[in-house]
Amino acid sequence: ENTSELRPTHPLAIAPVVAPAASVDGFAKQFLQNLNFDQGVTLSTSDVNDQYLALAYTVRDYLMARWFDDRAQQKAQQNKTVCYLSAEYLLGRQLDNNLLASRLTDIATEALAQCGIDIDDLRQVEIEPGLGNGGLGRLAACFIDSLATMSVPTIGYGIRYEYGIFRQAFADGQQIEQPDAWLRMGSPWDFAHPEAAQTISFAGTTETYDDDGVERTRWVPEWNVLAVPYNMMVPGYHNGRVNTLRLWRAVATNAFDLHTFNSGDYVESVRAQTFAENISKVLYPEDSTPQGKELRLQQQYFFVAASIADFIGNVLPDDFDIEKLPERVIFQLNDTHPVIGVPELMRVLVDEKKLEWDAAWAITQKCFAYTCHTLLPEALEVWSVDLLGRLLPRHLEIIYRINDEFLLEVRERFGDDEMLIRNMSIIGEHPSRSVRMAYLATVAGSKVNGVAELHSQLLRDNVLKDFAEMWPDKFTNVTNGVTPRRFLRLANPELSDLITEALGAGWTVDLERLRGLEALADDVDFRERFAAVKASNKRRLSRVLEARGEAPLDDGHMLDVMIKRLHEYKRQTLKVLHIVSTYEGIVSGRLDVDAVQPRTFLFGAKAAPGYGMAKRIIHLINAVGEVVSADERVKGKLKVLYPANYNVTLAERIIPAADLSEQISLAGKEASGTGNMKLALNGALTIGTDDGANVEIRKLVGDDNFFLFGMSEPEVEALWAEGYRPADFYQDDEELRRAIDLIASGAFSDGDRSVFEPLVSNLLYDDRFMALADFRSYLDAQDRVDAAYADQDSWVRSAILNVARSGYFSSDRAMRDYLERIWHATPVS
Ligand code: CJB
Repeated sequence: ENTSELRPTHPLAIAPVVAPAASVDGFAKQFLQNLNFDQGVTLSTSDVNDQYLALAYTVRDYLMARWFDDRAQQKAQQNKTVCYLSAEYLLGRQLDNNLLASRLTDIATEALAQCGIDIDDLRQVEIEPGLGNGGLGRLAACFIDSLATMSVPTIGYGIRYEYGIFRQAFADGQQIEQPDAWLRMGSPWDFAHPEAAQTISFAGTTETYDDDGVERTRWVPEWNVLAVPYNMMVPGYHNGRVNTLRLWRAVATNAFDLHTFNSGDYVESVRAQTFAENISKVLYPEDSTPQGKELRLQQQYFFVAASIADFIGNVLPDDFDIEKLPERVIFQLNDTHPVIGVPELMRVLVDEKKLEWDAAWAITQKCFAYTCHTLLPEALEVWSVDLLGRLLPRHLEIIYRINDEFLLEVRERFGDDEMLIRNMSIIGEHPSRSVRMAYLATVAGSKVNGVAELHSQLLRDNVLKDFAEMWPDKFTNVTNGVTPRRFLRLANPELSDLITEALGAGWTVDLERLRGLEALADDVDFRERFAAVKASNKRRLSRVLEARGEAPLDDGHMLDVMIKRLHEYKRQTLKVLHIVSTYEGIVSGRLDVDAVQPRTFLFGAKAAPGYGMAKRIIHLINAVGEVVSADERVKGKLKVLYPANYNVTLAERIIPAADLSEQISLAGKEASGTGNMKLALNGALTIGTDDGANVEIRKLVGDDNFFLFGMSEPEVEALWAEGYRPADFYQDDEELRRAIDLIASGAFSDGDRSVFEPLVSNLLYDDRFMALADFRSYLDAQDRVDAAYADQDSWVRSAILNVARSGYFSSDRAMRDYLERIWHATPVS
């Protein structure tokens, strides 16, 4: 209501806020009003961006009353709030999602049509907020969608980067990065609240002081920035709930020095502003490799400190008893990026709230839980003690004390095993002193989880073994999930309609109901309709590609997709070796052309700008693609497409069209994967290793509907132990040799052998991710794929079974697991 603190006399101000009428007329009226009064244009003078913004405002207007309710309830209620702390949210476009959630899609379409506007034209205008790199950021977006849909009070906290993940372009087949100015045309989905800004401090010193006879420590910082919150609505699907995503923007406390400006030094006069605003300027484009940059640590502390202060100071009631904090909040740490929140909460409790250390530690341990998303040792974040101590001196002291007490506990448990102490210490000594953030999170968290069964097992057995021995109950698994609203209902409307016709509408919030499709896999008529949907989705994708200036898809081709970040462990190179080998086989006459199914290989991938080898692989894919797609001898048989700037919006078009899903990481390297789930859910069959969530997908869809290949994780370990020599595999396999030789010969680089030489030698003499060792098994599996695709009836049957058996991979299920195993929170009625 409008009345909360003011004492208005106007009757309208006392009435509760209500949504506009949920009718075509009501919508049209609101839309036109917003066009006039918010955009300052008439319908006839408006352009498509005005119309898009007015449409977004209109959708917001419908959600507003519920949002007010839910925020009031959050303050008043006694339920636990899930505070999801994540440096990344890869949201994708908002318009369709919010229309769908609020049941307004048809009304809006009709209302706009009456205004002479095709809503599709407005959809195209939206720039997706790319505030994340890949799987980890997209997972956070799926989770907040599910939590809203399940009526769990949640605040997602993160950073409002001014520039999201870079826009990728190709020049001569090589990646070029361009800034992602996503805010350029306005940002209708968020609400700035400068009045709720938090002051965030950095650097300086610490000192002790006498506080009425008690010696205490305080931090005397050197500089501050303001953290200004921007709130976004997170509507639940058809349940009237609206949660909040609160993203922080950095603003200078004292932006502008008028004195300096007047003296003529314009650059210096805004130096403070530039410096402060750099903190939320740009998303770090690394994925699975932390960049030890000071600015990144500033970003991490900035958003976590603001979030903790916001929750305690603004969300909780004023008279809240801080000792009860664990009853009211769980801070979920999305990987190590927000782990600096642990010493921050300790600082707040001990220095500001003046709690005893032990009491504060007991609270802190209950308030945090940690999700690990990786197995790559090089991806485990560490901060040098020097840097951390300089930027956050009080936090370093607190970390030291946490570590001292933790190591005492280790000694009590395991005796004075100095090797063990060194291994488990939160402070690493080599090559230089550093804080191991994953260890800090493990020590502090009430729970530690991996993101797929195999991953959680490997965390317990390898990466965090000593900790798992010390606290077996702390470790758990929650297999990742994806939201069926965005990745089935919205992305694949035709399949959704077919499913709804067969099973009724409830599957969107109860994905296990897809099981009901199993029986239909044997129904000829249903199979035909399913196949027709796939064909239609391919035509739609083809139009999207053409509109981007890419080649279209050929009718009748199997669409074989590999869409994910470009990383050596994911092994795009192995995919390229398969393509080159097939190409060479056809051209040389070695292969029986009729046994090779016509295929289009489609890649989507960005490489971290500083990751040289990944960029070379991009160059190779494009180079191979150009030669293969242009070669008359394989025309109609093989085609390679690599549309630039793969993002959520493009994923939503590719996934429903895919026949084959490439999930070919070296076993033991991909923590989970979530693209694998989206593709299976949309009826693509997986060719994959026993890695990450592939293991669970295969178990569920069945071996007959999955193409397994490659070494298992224990086999990988055994081969390392025995000594891996990739060149031996090259020597022993003629097809492999021919493929590599063709690349090395310059066939894809205008005869210039030097272009891909580093890549080829890396494969032959290093091959950290054992592409050569898995090559033969991969090719054999691809032969099975070809044979299976030749029998369309049975392929479609398998595709239907993939859909029917993927219900487990809903992020709703993942959220139920988190609620039960980690958060001990419940939905509100
Ligand atoms: N992941 O996207 C990232 N970035 C990282 O820095 C570390 C891991 C990915 O997280 C996904 C969500 O849990 C996983 O599915 C994926 O395997 C992992 O690489």
